[in-house]
Amino acid sequence: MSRNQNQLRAVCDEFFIYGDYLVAVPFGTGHINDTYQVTYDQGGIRLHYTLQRINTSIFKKPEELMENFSRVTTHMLNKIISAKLRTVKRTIRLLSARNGKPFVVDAEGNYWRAYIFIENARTYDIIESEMHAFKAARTFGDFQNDLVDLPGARLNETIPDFHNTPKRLEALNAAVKADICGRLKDVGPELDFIMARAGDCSRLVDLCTAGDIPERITHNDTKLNNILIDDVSGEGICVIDLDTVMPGLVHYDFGDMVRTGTSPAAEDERDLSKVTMRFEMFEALLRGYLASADKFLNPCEREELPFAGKLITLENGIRFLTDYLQGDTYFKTHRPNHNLDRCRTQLKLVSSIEEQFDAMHKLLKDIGPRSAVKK
Ligand code: ADP
Ligand code: GN1
Ligand code: MG
Repeated sequence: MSRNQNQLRAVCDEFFIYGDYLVAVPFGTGHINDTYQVTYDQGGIRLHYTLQRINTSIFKKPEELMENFSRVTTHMLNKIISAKLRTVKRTIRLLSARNGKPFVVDAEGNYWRAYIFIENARTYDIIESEMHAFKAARTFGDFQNDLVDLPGARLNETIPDFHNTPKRLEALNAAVKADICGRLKDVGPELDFIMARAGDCSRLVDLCTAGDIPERITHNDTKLNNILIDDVSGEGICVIDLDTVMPGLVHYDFGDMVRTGTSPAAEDERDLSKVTMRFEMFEALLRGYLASADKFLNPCEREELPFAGKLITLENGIRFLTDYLQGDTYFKTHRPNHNLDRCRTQLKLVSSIEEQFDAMHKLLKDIGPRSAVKK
């Protein structure tokens, strides 16, 4: 639903923001929340804020989600303060609302939050250089590392079984069986491709159950456009989109970096000949991630990093196909067959990863433990 300026201004009025509201404009290319950049006039100076409506049909317990959000951002801020001037890193900073909470609930029951807009930085849907990939991956590794000592109880699971790939496959099978939109007839090759890889789906959850890889706090949505890259230095300065920060496996994060950082084509590209895993980008992501994460990864976690790229890409293919069959109710879509197009790019990327799998493992071996830092 699109909202007019009066509605958006009324929401903003519920937050402690000094100055006069000027305008709010839709912002970014995320598939889940409604995001706006809001401009205020503060005594002649224009300042920006980010305003977001949380998607509560996806995040069913927004107050638990915001509890995680506050704990994580406070912890990140404390890390930044204790590093004094030795870091360029930033964190999302939530604004307080007049109700004393970091969010507002409007008359229709929508949950809104606002934070300081980080200037002179931007997100990229497609990675432009190896250095960009290296720095972004290192920043996500630092993020995991920073959360190793998060105090307090286990974080809330904002979406249960979010990366439980066998359950994602079950959901696809249920959507196939129901075929509520009559779209099953269009997806034969995609289904065959996925079902031929059904055996891969439980690999990581099984290793976790066996105790070979530990649960950690992970971001779980490390799409490369969920990191703000500084315009001048090219450093990954701020990890954003913290709704899914919760207990998880490091592979969910590294896998999604491979999924979103290695292909030169958009996630919804229709010309599949453009979709491929660029090995040099994989190498940059692996080196960047290990530059930070080798401090804490165990050997089994490390060994499974190439597989993570394949699995999380397959998992997204499964999710896009499920949503297509169910009538496009989860991901925002902007054209007919959008989710099917997205599914196809994911499956093409899986094939490309499979073709290079041996080389990916060889690279991991060649890098050797704890020597990955590339200047
Ligand atoms: P979604 O869950 O829908 O992907 P995000 O939290 O990723 O929502 O926000 C959408 C977009 O808004 C981001 O890709 C980014 O471009 C922009 N954005 C979000 N937070 C900030 C911020 N604090 N400063 C600057 N831009 C931001
Ligand atoms: C969604 O919120 P956004 O656009 O960064 C989704 C991810 C998918 C991604 C696919 C909460 O991410 O899990 O991998 O789209 N987020 C949620 O592009 O489902
Ligand atoms: Mg996002």
